[in-house]
Amino acid sequence: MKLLIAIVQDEDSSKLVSKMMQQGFGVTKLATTGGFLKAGNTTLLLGVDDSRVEEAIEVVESVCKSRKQISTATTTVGGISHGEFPTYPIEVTVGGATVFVLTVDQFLKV
Ligand code: 2BA
Repeated sequence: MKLLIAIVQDEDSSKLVSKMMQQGFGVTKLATTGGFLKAGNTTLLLGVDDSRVEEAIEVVESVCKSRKQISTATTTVGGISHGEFPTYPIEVTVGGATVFVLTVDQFLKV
């Protein structure tokens, strides 16, 4: 068994959870926050049989679309950001999804 950790955009999360459930995958949804944008995103935990890992990733790919988003960055001096320095807008591409695939040693329901 593998544990898939999929970080997706909030906009895609409901549709993705529904589709995963329809296809017989177990899903746990967590409300999370990205470190860079400091904005909400959604992390899904999926315990998946080895034989279905590719299928699960294909479902994620089919639902999660990448989007451009305007964020702000703070100017830095020597790599250190200072609150008194101005911020400036930057365009970042977010999504489709960031997926980690971990090997599960044991899967227990006790
Ligand atoms: P955030 O950290 O809020 O990052 C959102 C998006 O901002 C990233 O999309 C990327 O396009 C951009 N970005 C991140 N760091 C940047 C930087 N230093 N300079 C310029 N642009 C930057 P994704 O790469 O698709 O990541 C989406 C979310 O997935 C991330 O939200 C974070 O919550 C998670 N994530 C991505 N890589 C991760 C990792 N290696 N470990 C843990 N979580 C990760």
